[in-house]
Amino acid sequence: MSEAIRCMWMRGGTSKGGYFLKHDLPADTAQRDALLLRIMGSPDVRQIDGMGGADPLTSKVAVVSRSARPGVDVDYLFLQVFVDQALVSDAQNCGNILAGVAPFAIERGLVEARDGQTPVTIFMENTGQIAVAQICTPGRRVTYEGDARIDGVPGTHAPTPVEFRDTAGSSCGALLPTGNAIDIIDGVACTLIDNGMPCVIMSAAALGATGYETREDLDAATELKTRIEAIRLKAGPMMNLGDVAQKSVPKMMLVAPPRAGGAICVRSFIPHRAHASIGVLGAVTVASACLIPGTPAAGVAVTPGGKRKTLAIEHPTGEMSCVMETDEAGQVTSAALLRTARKLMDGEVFA
Ligand code: NQM
Repeated sequence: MSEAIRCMWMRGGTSKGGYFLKHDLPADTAQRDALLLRIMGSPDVRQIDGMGGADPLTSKVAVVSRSARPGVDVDYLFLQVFVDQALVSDAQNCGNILAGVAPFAIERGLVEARDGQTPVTIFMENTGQIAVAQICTPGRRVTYEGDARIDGVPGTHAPTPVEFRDTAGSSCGALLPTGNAIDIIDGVACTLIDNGMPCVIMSAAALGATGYETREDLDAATELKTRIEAIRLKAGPMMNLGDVAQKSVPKMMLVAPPRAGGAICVRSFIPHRAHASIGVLGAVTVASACLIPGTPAAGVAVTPGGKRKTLAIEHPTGEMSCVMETDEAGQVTSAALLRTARKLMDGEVFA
Protein backbone atom coordinates (compact mmCIF):
# COMPACT_ATOMS: atom_id res chain seq x y z
CA MET A 1 0.00 0.00 0.00
CA SER A 2 1.19 3.55 -0.69
CA GLU A 3 2.48 5.51 2.28
CA ALA A 4 0.26 8.49 3.30
CA ILE A 5 1.99 11.60 4.59
CA ARG A 6 0.26 14.62 6.09
CA CYS A 7 0.96 17.81 4.15
CA MET A 8 -0.48 21.10 2.94
CA TRP A 9 -0.06 22.31 -0.65
CA MET A 10 0.37 26.06 -0.87
CA ARG A 11 1.28 28.83 -3.22
CA GLY A 12 3.99 30.94 -1.65
CA GLY A 13 4.64 34.13 -3.64
CA THR A 14 5.15 33.06 -7.26
CA SER A 15 6.09 29.48 -6.34
CA LYS A 16 4.10 26.45 -5.23
CA GLY A 17 4.89 23.35 -3.22
CA GLY A 18 4.32 20.92 -0.37
CA TYR A 19 4.54 22.08 3.26
CA PHE A 20 5.36 19.36 5.81
CA LEU A 21 5.87 19.25 9.55
CA LYS A 22 9.38 17.94 10.12
CA HIS A 23 8.18 15.03 12.26
CA ASP A 24 5.85 13.83 9.47
CA LEU A 25 8.89 13.11 7.25
CA PRO A 26 11.62 10.46 7.75
CA ALA A 27 14.49 11.72 9.93
CA ASP A 28 17.00 9.99 7.63
CA THR A 29 17.90 12.43 4.82
CA ALA A 30 18.26 9.78 2.11
CA GLN A 31 14.87 8.25 2.98
CA ARG A 32 13.27 11.71 3.15
CA ASP A 33 14.64 12.71 -0.26
CA ALA A 34 13.56 9.42 -1.88
CA LEU A 35 10.05 9.99 -0.52
CA LEU A 36 9.92 13.60 -1.78
CA LEU A 37 11.07 12.51 -5.25
CA ARG A 38 8.18 10.00 -5.34
CA ILE A 39 5.70 12.62 -4.11
CA MET A 40 6.75 15.12 -6.80
CA GLY A 41 7.05 12.49 -9.56
CA SER A 42 10.75 13.17 -10.22
CA PRO A 43 12.83 12.49 -12.22
CA ASP A 44 10.52 13.11 -15.18
CA VAL A 45 10.21 16.28 -17.28
CA ARG A 46 6.41 16.04 -16.96
CA GLN A 47 6.34 14.85 -13.31
CA ILE A 48 3.30 12.94 -14.52
CA ASP A 49 3.30 10.45 -11.62
CA GLY A 50 3.47 13.08 -8.88
CA MET A 51 2.39 16.45 -7.54
CA GLY A 52 5.13 18.56 -9.17
CA GLY A 53 4.12 20.99 -11.90
CA ALA A 54 6.95 20.16 -14.37
CA ASP A 55 8.69 23.42 -13.45
CA PRO A 56 11.37 24.12 -10.79
CA LEU A 57 9.04 26.84 -9.43
CA THR A 58 6.34 24.28 -8.61
CA SER A 59 8.58 21.46 -7.40
CA LYS A 60 9.43 22.85 -3.97
CA VAL A 61 9.13 21.72 -0.38
CA ALA A 62 9.07 23.45 3.02
CA VAL A 63 9.90 21.43 6.14
CA VAL A 64 8.72 23.28 9.24
CA SER A 65 9.17 22.68 12.97
CA ARG A 66 8.75 24.56 16.25
CA SER A 67 12.00 26.35 17.00
CA ALA A 68 14.09 25.85 20.13
CA ARG A 69 15.98 29.10 19.40
CA PRO A 70 15.33 32.05 21.69
CA GLY A 71 13.05 34.65 20.09
CA VAL A 72 12.32 32.42 17.10
CA ASP A 73 8.94 30.79 16.41
CA VAL A 74 9.71 28.21 13.74
CA ASP A 75 12.56 26.65 11.81
CA TYR A 76 12.13 26.34 8.02
CA LEU A 77 14.18 24.12 5.77
CA PHE A 78 13.69 24.65 2.02
CA LEU A 79 14.22 21.73 -0.36
CA GLN A 80 14.36 22.04 -4.15
CA VAL A 81 13.16 18.82 -5.78
CA PHE A 82 14.71 18.73 -9.25
CA VAL A 83 12.25 18.00 -12.03
CA ASP A 84 14.29 15.89 -14.44
CA GLN A 85 17.01 14.59 -12.10
CA ALA A 86 16.77 12.39 -8.99
CA LEU A 87 18.09 15.23 -6.85
CA VAL A 88 16.81 17.04 -3.78
CA SER A 89 18.92 20.04 -2.75
CA ASP A 90 19.11 22.09 0.43
CA ALA A 91 21.89 24.25 -1.08
CA GLN A 92 19.55 27.20 -1.61
CA ASN A 93 16.92 29.09 0.33
CA CYS A 94 13.59 30.24 -1.15
CA GLY A 95 11.92 33.50 -0.19
CA ASN A 96 8.77 32.74 -2.17
CA ILE A 97 8.01 29.43 -0.46
CA LEU A 98 8.91 31.25 2.78
CA ALA A 99 5.72 33.33 2.35
CA GLY A 100 3.59 30.24 3.11
CA VAL A 101 5.61 29.10 6.13
CA ALA A 102 4.06 31.44 8.70
CA PRO A 103 0.40 30.74 7.80
CA PHE A 104 1.19 27.01 7.69
CA ALA A 105 2.82 27.22 11.14
CA ILE A 106 -0.23 29.03 12.58
CA GLU A 107 -2.65 26.57 10.98
CA ARG A 108 -0.71 23.61 12.40
CA GLY A 109 -0.70 25.13 15.90
CA LEU A 110 3.05 25.84 16.09
CA VAL A 111 2.39 29.57 16.59
CA GLU A 112 -0.53 31.11 18.47
CA ALA A 113 -2.40 33.67 16.38
CA ARG A 114 -3.18 37.16 17.71
CA ASP A 115 -6.38 39.00 16.85
CA GLY A 116 -5.61 41.10 13.75
CA GLN A 117 -2.01 40.54 12.72
CA THR A 118 0.49 37.92 13.88
CA PRO A 119 4.25 38.38 13.45
CA VAL A 120 6.08 35.10 12.92
CA THR A 121 9.86 34.90 13.32
CA ILE A 122 11.36 32.25 11.09
CA PHE A 123 14.86 30.74 11.23
CA MET A 124 15.85 29.80 7.68
CA GLU A 125 17.90 26.64 8.16
CA ASN A 126 19.45 26.68 4.68
CA THR A 127 21.32 29.89 5.40
CA GLY A 128 21.13 30.26 9.20
CA GLN A 129 19.30 33.58 8.99
CA ILE A 130 16.09 35.16 10.24
CA ALA A 131 12.99 36.47 8.47
CA VAL A 132 9.91 38.03 10.05
CA ALA A 133 6.55 37.60 8.29
CA GLN A 134 3.34 39.45 9.24
CA ILE A 135 0.20 37.36 8.81
CA CYS A 136 -3.41 38.60 8.68
CA THR A 137 -5.27 36.79 11.48
CA PRO A 138 -8.64 38.45 12.10
CA GLY A 139 -10.42 36.67 14.98
CA ARG A 140 -7.16 34.72 15.57
CA ARG A 141 -7.57 32.75 12.34
CA VAL A 142 -5.42 32.93 9.22
CA THR A 143 -7.12 34.56 6.28
CA TYR A 144 -5.76 34.28 2.74
CA GLU A 145 -8.20 36.85 1.40
CA GLY A 146 -7.28 40.48 0.92
CA ASP A 147 -6.50 43.17 -1.59
CA ALA A 148 -2.73 42.75 -2.01
CA ARG A 149 -1.52 42.08 -5.54
CA ILE A 150 1.88 40.76 -6.58
CA ASP A 151 3.08 40.49 -10.16
CA GLY A 152 3.12 36.93 -11.49
CA VAL A 153 -0.01 35.88 -9.52
CA PRO A 154 -3.58 36.58 -10.71
CA GLY A 155 -6.04 38.21 -8.34
CA THR A 156 -5.59 39.70 -4.88
CA HIS A 157 -4.85 38.08 -1.53
CA ALA A 158 -3.98 38.90 2.08
CA PRO A 159 -0.74 40.89 2.25
CA THR A 160 2.26 39.04 3.73
CA PRO A 161 5.09 41.52 4.25
CA VAL A 162 8.41 39.76 4.88
CA GLU A 163 11.52 41.36 6.32
CA PHE A 164 15.06 39.99 6.07
CA ARG A 165 17.97 41.14 8.21
CA ASP A 166 21.69 40.42 7.90
CA THR A 167 21.41 38.23 4.83
CA ALA A 168 24.84 39.21 3.46
CA GLY A 169 26.99 36.17 2.76
CA SER A 170 24.14 33.74 3.53
CA SER A 171 25.72 30.85 1.63
CA CYS A 172 29.04 32.29 0.43
CA GLY A 173 30.39 33.70 3.71
CA ALA A 174 30.55 37.31 2.45
CA LEU A 175 28.46 39.69 0.36
CA LEU A 176 31.24 39.69 -2.25
CA PRO A 177 32.90 36.30 -1.73
CA THR A 178 35.88 37.06 -3.98
CA GLY A 179 36.33 40.49 -2.38
CA ASN A 180 35.79 42.07 -5.79
CA ALA A 181 32.85 44.01 -7.20
CA ILE A 182 33.75 42.57 -10.62
CA ASP A 183 35.46 39.35 -11.71
CA ILE A 184 36.03 38.54 -15.34
CA ILE A 185 34.91 35.02 -16.28
CA ASP A 186 35.13 33.82 -19.91
CA GLY A 187 35.66 37.47 -20.88
CA VAL A 188 32.43 38.64 -19.20
CA ALA A 189 32.34 41.14 -16.30
CA CYS A 190 30.48 39.40 -13.47
CA THR A 191 29.53 40.42 -9.93
CA LEU A 192 29.69 37.37 -7.67
CA ILE A 193 27.38 38.36 -4.84
CA ASP A 194 25.22 36.87 -2.07
CA ASN A 195 22.72 38.92 -0.09
CA GLY A 196 20.45 35.99 0.71
CA MET A 197 20.92 34.16 -2.62
CA PRO A 198 24.22 33.45 -4.39
CA CYS A 199 24.00 35.22 -7.75
CA VAL A 200 26.22 36.00 -10.72
CA ILE A 201 25.15 39.33 -12.19
CA MET A 202 26.12 40.22 -15.75
CA SER A 203 25.04 42.80 -18.25
CA ALA A 204 22.63 41.18 -20.73
CA ALA A 205 24.34 43.12 -23.53
CA ALA A 206 27.70 41.51 -22.67
CA LEU A 207 26.15 38.16 -23.57
CA GLY A 208 24.47 39.38 -26.73
CA ALA A 209 21.01 39.46 -25.09
CA THR A 210 18.71 42.43 -24.50
CA GLY A 211 17.54 41.59 -20.97
CA TYR A 212 13.93 42.05 -22.14
CA GLU A 213 13.38 38.54 -23.59
CA THR A 214 10.42 36.36 -22.64
CA ARG A 215 10.93 33.25 -20.50
CA GLU A 216 10.18 31.09 -23.55
CA ASP A 217 12.76 32.90 -25.70
CA LEU A 218 15.43 32.43 -23.04
CA ASP A 219 14.57 28.76 -22.46
CA ALA A 220 15.00 28.20 -26.20
CA ALA A 221 18.33 30.08 -26.42
CA THR A 222 20.57 27.01 -26.28
CA GLU A 223 23.82 28.77 -27.19
CA LEU A 224 23.29 31.54 -24.61
CA LYS A 225 22.43 28.97 -21.93
CA THR A 226 25.58 26.95 -22.69
CA ARG A 227 27.71 30.07 -22.28
CA ILE A 228 25.96 31.02 -19.04
CA GLU A 229 26.38 27.50 -17.62
CA ALA A 230 30.13 27.56 -18.39
CA ILE A 231 30.41 30.82 -16.42
CA ARG A 232 28.31 29.37 -13.56
CA LEU A 233 30.50 26.29 -13.19
CA LYS A 234 33.58 28.53 -12.87
CA ALA A 235 31.86 31.01 -10.53
CA GLY A 236 30.68 28.31 -8.06
CA PRO A 237 34.11 27.49 -6.53
CA MET A 238 35.06 31.20 -6.58
CA MET A 239 31.95 31.85 -4.44
CA ASN A 240 32.89 29.17 -1.86
CA LEU A 241 30.06 26.95 -3.15
CA GLY A 242 32.34 24.16 -4.38
CA ASP A 243 31.39 22.17 -7.46
CA VAL A 244 27.95 23.48 -8.45
CA ALA A 245 27.27 21.05 -11.31
CA GLN A 246 24.52 19.38 -9.24
CA LYS A 247 23.38 22.49 -7.35
CA SER A 248 20.67 25.06 -8.09
CA VAL A 249 22.99 27.94 -7.11
CA PRO A 250 24.39 30.36 -8.06
CA LYS A 251 21.49 31.95 -9.93
CA MET A 252 22.50 33.67 -13.17
CA MET A 253 21.16 37.20 -13.63
CA LEU A 254 21.20 39.22 -16.86
CA VAL A 255 20.61 42.92 -16.20
CA ALA A 256 19.53 45.79 -18.43
CA PRO A 257 18.32 49.37 -17.94
CA PRO A 258 14.77 49.61 -16.52
CA ARG A 259 12.04 50.34 -19.02
CA ALA A 260 8.93 50.55 -16.85
CA GLY A 261 9.95 53.15 -14.28
CA GLY A 262 11.75 50.67 -12.00
CA ALA A 263 15.36 50.48 -10.83
CA ILE A 264 16.66 47.71 -13.12
CA CYS A 265 15.42 45.00 -15.47
CA VAL A 266 16.44 41.37 -14.86
CA ARG A 267 16.19 38.00 -16.54
CA SER A 268 17.25 35.17 -14.23
CA PHE A 269 18.26 31.58 -14.81
CA ILE A 270 17.53 29.34 -11.78
CA PRO A 271 19.98 28.10 -12.97
CA HIS A 272 19.02 26.14 -16.11
CA ARG A 273 15.50 27.37 -16.77
CA ALA A 274 14.61 31.02 -17.04
CA HIS A 275 12.53 32.32 -14.13
CA ALA A 276 8.93 33.36 -14.91
CA SER A 277 9.46 36.39 -12.63
CA ILE A 278 12.35 36.52 -10.11
CA GLY A 279 13.12 34.87 -6.77
CA VAL A 280 12.66 36.95 -3.62
CA LEU A 281 16.20 36.69 -2.27
CA GLY A 282 17.46 36.81 -5.85
CA ALA A 283 15.75 40.20 -6.18
CA VAL A 284 17.18 41.39 -2.85
CA THR A 285 20.65 40.38 -4.05
CA VAL A 286 20.24 42.19 -7.39
CA ALA A 287 18.96 45.29 -5.53
CA SER A 288 22.06 45.13 -3.31
CA ALA A 289 24.33 44.95 -6.37
CA CYS A 290 22.64 48.07 -7.80
CA LEU A 291 24.01 49.93 -4.76
CA ILE A 292 27.65 48.84 -5.30
CA PRO A 293 29.43 51.35 -7.56
CA GLY A 294 31.21 49.94 -10.57
CA THR A 295 29.15 46.75 -10.92
CA PRO A 296 27.30 45.81 -14.13
CA ALA A 297 24.06 46.27 -12.12
CA ALA A 298 24.97 49.77 -10.92
CA GLY A 299 25.97 50.60 -14.50
CA VAL A 300 22.40 50.20 -15.77
CA ALA A 301 20.34 50.86 -12.62
CA VAL A 302 18.38 53.97 -11.71
CA THR A 303 18.55 54.15 -7.92
CA PRO A 304 17.01 56.63 -5.49
CA GLY A 305 19.04 58.27 -2.71
CA GLY A 306 18.49 58.14 1.06
CA LYS A 307 19.00 55.46 3.67
CA ARG A 308 15.63 53.80 2.99
CA LYS A 309 14.86 53.29 -0.67
CA THR A 310 12.51 51.24 -2.80
CA LEU A 311 14.06 49.50 -5.78
CA ALA A 312 11.56 48.00 -8.20
CA ILE A 313 13.21 45.03 -9.90
CA GLU A 314 11.56 44.58 -13.29
CA HIS A 315 11.16 40.97 -14.46
CA PRO A 316 9.33 39.09 -17.28
CA THR A 317 5.89 39.34 -15.62
CA GLY A 318 6.08 42.71 -13.85
CA GLU A 319 8.21 43.96 -10.98
CA MET A 320 9.21 43.13 -7.41
CA SER A 321 9.71 46.09 -5.09
CA CYS A 322 12.48 45.70 -2.51
CA VAL A 323 12.55 48.23 0.34
CA MET A 324 16.23 48.45 1.22
CA GLU A 325 17.67 50.02 4.38
CA THR A 326 21.31 51.08 4.29
CA ASP A 327 23.70 52.30 7.00
CA GLU A 328 26.04 55.33 6.96
CA ALA A 329 28.52 53.45 4.78
CA GLY A 330 25.83 52.54 2.25
CA GLN A 331 25.82 48.86 3.31
CA VAL A 332 22.42 47.14 3.13
CA THR A 333 21.17 46.31 6.64
CA SER A 334 17.67 45.01 5.89
CA ALA A 335 15.31 44.31 3.01
CA ALA A 336 11.53 44.07 3.04
CA LEU A 337 9.14 42.77 0.40
CA LEU A 338 5.47 42.17 -0.09
CA ARG A 339 4.35 38.62 -0.84
CA THR A 340 1.06 36.74 -0.66
CA ALA A 341 0.34 33.06 -0.06
CA ARG A 342 -2.67 30.77 -0.42
CA LYS A 343 -3.62 27.40 1.03
CA LEU A 344 -4.56 25.10 -1.85
CA MET A 345 -4.98 21.66 -0.23
CA ASP A 346 -4.67 20.13 3.21
CA GLY A 347 -4.61 16.40 3.67
CA GLU A 348 -2.45 13.42 2.88
CA VAL A 349 -0.18 12.86 -0.06
CA PHE A 350 0.70 9.33 -1.22
CA ALA A 351 4.19 8.19 -2.00
O1 NQM B 1 15.30 33.83 -4.51
C1 NQM B 1 13.43 30.47 -7.43
C2 NQM B 1 11.46 31.35 -6.38
C3 NQM B 1 12.92 31.06 -6.35
C4 NQM B 1 13.73 31.37 -5.20
C5 NQM B 1 14.82 30.19 -7.61
C6 NQM B 1 13.33 32.51 -4.35
C7 NQM B 1 14.37 33.41 -3.79
O2 NQM B 1 11.03 32.21 -7.11
O3 NQM B 1 14.25 33.73 -2.59
O4 NQM B 1 12.17 32.75 -4.07
O5 NQM B 1 15.59 31.12 -7.69
O6 NQM B 1 15.12 29.00 -7.72
O7 NQM B 1 10.71 30.68 -5.67
